[in-house]
Amino acid sequence: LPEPGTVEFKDVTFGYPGAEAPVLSGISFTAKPGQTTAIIGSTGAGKTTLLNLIPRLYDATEGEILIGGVPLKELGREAISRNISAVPQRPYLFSGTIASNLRFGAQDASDEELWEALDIAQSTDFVTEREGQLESTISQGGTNVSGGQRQRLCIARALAAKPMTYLFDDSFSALDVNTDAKLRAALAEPTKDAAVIIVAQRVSTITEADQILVLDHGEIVARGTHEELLESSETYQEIVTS
Ligand code: M5T
Ligand code: MG
Repeated sequence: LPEPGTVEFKDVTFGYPGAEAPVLSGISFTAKPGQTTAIIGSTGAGKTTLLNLIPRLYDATEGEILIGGVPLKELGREAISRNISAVPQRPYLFSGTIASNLRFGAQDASDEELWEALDIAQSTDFVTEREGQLESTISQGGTNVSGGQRQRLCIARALAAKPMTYLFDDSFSALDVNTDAKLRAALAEPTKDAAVIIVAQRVSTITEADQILVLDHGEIVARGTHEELLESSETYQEIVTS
């Protein structure tokens, strides 16, 4: 069997219920533990749809997705949520404290572990400055924190769960380039044994990725490292220069 946390797509096709044309066609790749797999492509290419298939928000229409060699359908909801942390493109905070938001998916995490997760997510300063700190109140939808803070709290939430697979959907876009770089450097150690899949808008976020998949109209049109794609893929070159 492949290592735990490995994500495999085998010739996956997906169409939204009721839609005529598939949004994803013939998607095959393997995201290995200890590696970062990046997905890049223009808006509407199907990046979010692809990520959402992994925690089974939808099921593939054709083909198969496996985690650690086990088909998703055999894995069960509980194992999926225990092993996979997803930071969605529109990260969501619910009404409650910062601590309760961070413990969603990590009920047993100690305060110390929450502070560690916040530190990695470059959030120590703004949480420390809030009255009540971990116990400070978040309003429904997280409207009393900024978009970038909300994004970082959702990254801290993902880290607190200590999963084997991380899914980041455009999770660094609300951060300035500097914070983006610091956060990703800090992520290296806690995610070093996990399979990390990152959807990115900025090429600078993914130049170090072990594998980059270029998605265009629901198909992988090129794959490789940043250097390889600069040589081989016109679509990638266009993304880099756009
Ligand atoms: C891919 C359609 C969407 C687009 C295509 C989420 C969602 C998407 N779509 C639906 O019909 N129903 C849905 O619930 O699927 O969309 P995506 O996967 O959201 O694309 P993306 O993540 O690459 O785009 P972006 O803008 O986040 O970079 O035709 O209409
Ligand atoms: Mg998206």
